[in-house]
Amino acid sequence: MKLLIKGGDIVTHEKTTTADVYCIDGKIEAIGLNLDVAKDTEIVDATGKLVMPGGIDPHTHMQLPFMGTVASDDFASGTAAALAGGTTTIIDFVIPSPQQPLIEAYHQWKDWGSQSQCNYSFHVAITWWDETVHQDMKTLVDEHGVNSFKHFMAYKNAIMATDDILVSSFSRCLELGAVPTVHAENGELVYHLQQKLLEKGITGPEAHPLSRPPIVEGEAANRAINIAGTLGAPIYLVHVSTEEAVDAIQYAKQNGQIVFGECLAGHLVVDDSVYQDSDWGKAAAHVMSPPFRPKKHQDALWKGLQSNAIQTTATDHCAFCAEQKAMGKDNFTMIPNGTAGVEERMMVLWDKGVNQGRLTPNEFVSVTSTNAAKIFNLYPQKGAIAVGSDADIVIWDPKAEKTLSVDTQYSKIDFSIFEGMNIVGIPVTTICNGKVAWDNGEIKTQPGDGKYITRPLMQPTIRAN
Ligand code: DUC
Ligand code: ZN
Ligand code: ZN
Repeated sequence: MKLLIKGGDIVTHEKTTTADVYCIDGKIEAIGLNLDVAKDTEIVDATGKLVMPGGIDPHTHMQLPFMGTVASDDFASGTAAALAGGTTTIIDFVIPSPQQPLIEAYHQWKDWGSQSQCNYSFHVAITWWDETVHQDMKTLVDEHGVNSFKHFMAYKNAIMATDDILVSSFSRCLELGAVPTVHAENGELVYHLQQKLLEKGITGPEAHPLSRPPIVEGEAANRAINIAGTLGAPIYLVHVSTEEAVDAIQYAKQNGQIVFGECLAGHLVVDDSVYQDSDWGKAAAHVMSPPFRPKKHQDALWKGLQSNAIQTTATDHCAFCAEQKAMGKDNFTMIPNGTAGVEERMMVLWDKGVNQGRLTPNEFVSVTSTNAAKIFNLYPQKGAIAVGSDADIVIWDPKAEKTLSVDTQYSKIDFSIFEGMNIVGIPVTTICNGKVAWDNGEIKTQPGDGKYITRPLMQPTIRAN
């Protein structure tokens, strides 16, 4: 399996150079000009294009059983969508039901993940606690290449991790050398506000953001950071969506704490006016948690990315179609939470980040792949264009245009939160494990072609920069 990417400009998180990239059997074998290559090498012409590490989306939920239904993109369709958007690796979540053994849940997800068309890996959620959970975390680390554990501070009476669980689990992560991650929203406050809104007869999607105001996230972000700080553990905040949470991260970093932040492509560009749509279906299609926010929070997220308070971009890809959203027709708390974005993330980041002068192309690479690879200990296997790295590569045409639309997406969902957005700068070819996986609108892979990626434990002092 030999492939030569010829004539492009290589953009990494550090530098931009003009060179060809020679890949053999899924790895980058050589980088340079006038390389000696075997006669049977497939040539991919990248003249006038950029050659960048394939995207890593560190936060997706394919076929997640959630709120009485199952997310509509399964691992086969969701990862095809990822490839169509230049993403070659997803990190999804094993979410055990309370009392379900972690290892059992892990095997269930691993089985589902085996249909992936791009590479996939798993965080595992800690949704309950006892001695077996403590033990199973070590088994997951030692035998299954899991180096990060997720904690939902919201979703009371379902998967919420209370403070006692956070303390036990963060301590265990520290002991093992794994990274604890949190969905930071105060679940007690969300629950309380939801009941109050329903009592007042406010039952539509417009109530969703009212039940989860920014301070609910700010409080939980500060609490998680302070618990981790007290224990001396690192902490990674998923889908940071508010100025309050960015400030909390910034403050902790200034005080020497190891804190990582992730933001979503959707939160960077969509605001909370979507919940006022007079069309119930459209408003409900935007119900996700944390919700979309007033514009000033988007500005804070962009500044967070620019100042390295936030290091990664993700999507929380969790697709639900109109008939699933309709489960909450009379009660907004029953609308399945989730939106899609794995296909659009890199294009949105390029157009609204690089084209708008907010990010350099090298910073774009940092926030779409390299930083996630570093934080979750995949670097330089992934997130790099370097000899010996995996040949997970996206070829990007900075001049080509595309209008994002539900009509042209791979994702199995009947709505796009990015509908009608015109993008300049799009992926034209995605190479995954040294093979052309998507090219000019065509998927070349099959379900099962993606590889399961194990992630070794961290060095205790690892930092993304
Ligand atoms: N938020 C969502 O919107 N969907 C899945 C899980 C989550 O935390
Ligand atoms: Zn979440
Ligand atoms: Zn999520």
